[in-house]
Amino acid sequence: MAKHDELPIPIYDNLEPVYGGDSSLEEAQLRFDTLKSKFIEIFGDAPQLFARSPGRVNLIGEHIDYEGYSVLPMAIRQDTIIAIRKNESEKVLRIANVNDQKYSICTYPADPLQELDLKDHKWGHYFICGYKGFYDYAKLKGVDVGEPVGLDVVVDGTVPTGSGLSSSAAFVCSSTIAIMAAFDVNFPKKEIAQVTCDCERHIGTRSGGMDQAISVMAKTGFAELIDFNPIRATDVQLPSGGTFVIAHSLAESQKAVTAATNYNNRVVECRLAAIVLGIKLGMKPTEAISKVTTLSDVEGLCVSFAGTKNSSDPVLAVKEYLKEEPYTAEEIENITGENLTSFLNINASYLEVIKAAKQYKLHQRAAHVYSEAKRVYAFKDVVSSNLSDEEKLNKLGELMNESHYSCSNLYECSCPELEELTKISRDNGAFGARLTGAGWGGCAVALVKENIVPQFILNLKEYYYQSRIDKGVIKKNDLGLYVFASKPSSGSAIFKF
Ligand code: NG1
Ligand code: MG
Repeated sequence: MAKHDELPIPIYDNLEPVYGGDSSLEEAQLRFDTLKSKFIEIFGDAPQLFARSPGRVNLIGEHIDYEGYSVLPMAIRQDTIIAIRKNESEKVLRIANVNDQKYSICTYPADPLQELDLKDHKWGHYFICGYKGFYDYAKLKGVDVGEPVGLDVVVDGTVPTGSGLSSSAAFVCSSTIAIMAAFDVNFPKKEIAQVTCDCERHIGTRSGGMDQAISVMAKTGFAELIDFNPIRATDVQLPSGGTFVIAHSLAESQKAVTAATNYNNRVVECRLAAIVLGIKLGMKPTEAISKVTTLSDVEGLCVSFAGTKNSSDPVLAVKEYLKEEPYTAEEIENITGENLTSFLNINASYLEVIKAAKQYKLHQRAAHVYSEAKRVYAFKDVVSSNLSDEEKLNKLGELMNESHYSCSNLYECSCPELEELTKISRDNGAFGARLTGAGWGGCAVALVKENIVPQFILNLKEYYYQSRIDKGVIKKNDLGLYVFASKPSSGSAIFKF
């Protein structure tokens, strides 16, 4: 039997398989009906089909997917649904949103080769990522999809944006899948996970593939261990008695806008750390520059070094060969013998990083990545161990806390609000709590004993949200959008009614 990540995206003729679990089927039906009416109102005809892809919460393994390391997320019930119809009469892509107050209609030419104007960021750009990805992939697979035609599209997303829950991947994946289905093609989930990961990079972030992988390949009731190169998903059954509570810090992280100083900056720092480590561990500078792209590429060398100290911990090499004080560009250039601008010329976003950066914290970033990569496997080992559920939950909580401290102190991707929220979570009985997603704002995730979840949420409300409600940051009635418990939801699906 094929593994579930080798199967094509499921096609359903009713909502039950996806929305029948603990989320309300009626609510989902209403959403689809509203989306369909909106589609008819704007485009004068019903959509051909719908595609759905969920957001996700990352349980552990932060900022390591782009370094080639496995991560462990689960899909949440919040998702993006896309209604689509081919429009042969005009070569235009019209992308509308049910929330037309916030997202006005975007139009683009029906041209898969168009470049996105990243200086003028528009919400519709994410659809174009999927659009370009679809054509690239069809070409790669030798599937003839004919001349580009117009597409009429309406989007309905419930994943809060800028929250670290991957609204972007939910949007890019549902777009790609909707277009594939509109052209009547369907590919194995793990291939779609790769395509969507590659194509979201058109937005300008040099992201790893975690979000798209889990959005496409998630299975109801399971978290997934996601491996890269090639992308694969392995089911992880979480211990019973524990629930993940997701809580928004209310600090919005605008990752696409701040990429040069936050997200892409860390990608570059990791790359530089890997190259410097490679050279210190015996590679020729030219060889390191041409061959090393991620910290996982030099892990073998680091582990060999650790072996000389009777250990297998790559962090020992980091401690030995990367100084704790930040490096200047000049110091790195002295080691590599080449200008940063010449060897990071691979893409424009790296050059933006160099322009903005004053110094590079190589020691801290590499120490985070290697230690976080280990915590992912420790997490998986605890889950499959013989410990009691209570002991498992305690250990998983500890690993989540350690992950948070590493993100906060070594990777510096937390913020005061996330510090406050995770502390309040721990003080109120969580086994552990951490920031989730890229950080710098967005959500925290806490592992909480199932039977205290309602009280836990009330406590968060009292100690974190009440003052913000009083200041008018959020409305009391909207609280459920910002703090909620989530069970592992299912991955992408196509609906044809
Ligand atoms: P968010 O910020 O949740 O979209 C981002 C990356 C992930 C991963 C995490 C950090 C994108 C699309 N996603 O997630 O690949 O690197 O940060 O672990 O940029
Ligand atoms: Mg994202």
